[in-house]
Amino acid sequence: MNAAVVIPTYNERENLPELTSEILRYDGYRIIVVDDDSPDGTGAVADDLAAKHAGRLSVIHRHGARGLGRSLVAGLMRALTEGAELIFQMDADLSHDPKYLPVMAAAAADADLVLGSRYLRGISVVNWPLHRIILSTLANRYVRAVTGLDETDCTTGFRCWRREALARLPLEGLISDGYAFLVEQLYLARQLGCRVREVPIIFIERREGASKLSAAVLLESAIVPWRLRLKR
Ligand SMILES: Nc1nc2c(ncn2[C@@H]2O[C@H](COP(=O)(O)OP(=O)(O)OP(=O)(O)O)[C@@H](O)[C@H]2O)c(=O)[nH]1
Ligand SMILES: [Mg+2]
Repeated sequence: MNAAVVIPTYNERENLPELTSEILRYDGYRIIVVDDDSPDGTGAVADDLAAKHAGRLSVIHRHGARGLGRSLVAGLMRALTEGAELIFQMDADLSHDPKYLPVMAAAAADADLVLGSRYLRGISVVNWPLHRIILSTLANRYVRAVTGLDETDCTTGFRCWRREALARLPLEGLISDGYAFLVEQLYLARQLGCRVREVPIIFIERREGASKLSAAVLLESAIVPWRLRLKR
């Protein structure tokens, strides 16, 4: 197994040590943290972890305007450069359980992109208030209706790529930066003919730290599906 797990972070100092130690229990997995100059000092926490797990955990420190999309691009490109065969992306807030890493890796045996899906078997989210469930479910319906995608969870941040598929994506050219980035990434993958598979996950809402969901990010998520559709 030659896998890299890309983890974008913004103010996740309480979550990162636990998450990374759980991931590193699996042989053949290494971690690339992409920190956006978090005010809470996540970058320094990540550097300490990199020193402790030399060779298995590295950190990209970004400065200037922050963004989930740009951070993922930086981490995914580093993973490709380092020669990883399977490349994961997951959230830092313990919402994505590392126990699914081997499950998703196995599913990637006959898929180019594996999605860890919250909606494959009903709704598998724990500790979300009703309004979050409604928002996320409606967002997924909206994305599917506008773009024509047919995956049940088009906005999941838990993904596993086969190297060859990821290398074909024009990562630098993606237009969106918030959660819409995830939709655009999936859309491009489908356009390129990637075989996409979903595996069910149980998503657990963060216990520590704060959400970064903002009005600007929501607005972008509403517009990007239309831009993708009109570009087609
Ligand atoms: N590098 C970087 N990471 C980010 C940025 N915004 C969010 N993230 C990370 O992206 C992941 C998902 O963000 P969350 O804030 O958990 O978003 P969410 O899961 O929709 O919201 P919650 O309900 O709070 O969990 C987390 O690991 C964040 O730390 C950013 O601007 N830059
Ligand atoms: Mg989260």
